[in-house]
Amino acid sequence: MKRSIKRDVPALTVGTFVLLACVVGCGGQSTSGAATAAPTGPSGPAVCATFYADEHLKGATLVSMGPTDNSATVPATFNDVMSSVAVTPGCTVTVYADGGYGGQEATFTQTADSVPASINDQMSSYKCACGGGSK
Ligand SMILES: [Ca+2]
Repeated sequence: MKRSIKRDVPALTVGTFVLLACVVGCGGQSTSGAATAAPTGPSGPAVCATFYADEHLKGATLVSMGPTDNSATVPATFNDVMSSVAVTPGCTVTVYADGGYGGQEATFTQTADSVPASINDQMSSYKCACGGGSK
């Protein structure tokens, strides 16, 4: 009738403690885990768009830093060479054939492996904005 309680089970004790700690700690985090998946903060992404000298996102690059970046002229080394552009999701980039936002223009809201012939190897200025606040 006399019961003996086994106390020589330290592994189980430690395991139970870890499990409880995880239930409290991990449980609290998992409930809000989905809300923290957004990669960008209120200030927007650092990169608005990346221009490439060649098609298919190859060749020399020119990076437009966001969330808003207007450039009335591009570096001489990148003038009239742009042939594709990688646009950060949520950003909009408009490119112009002439400096000062003139001439033929094209607007991109997503990555383009190639650009219209009217703007290919023509870009001399651009405007880029992210987060829907483009003006
Ligand atoms: Ca040009």
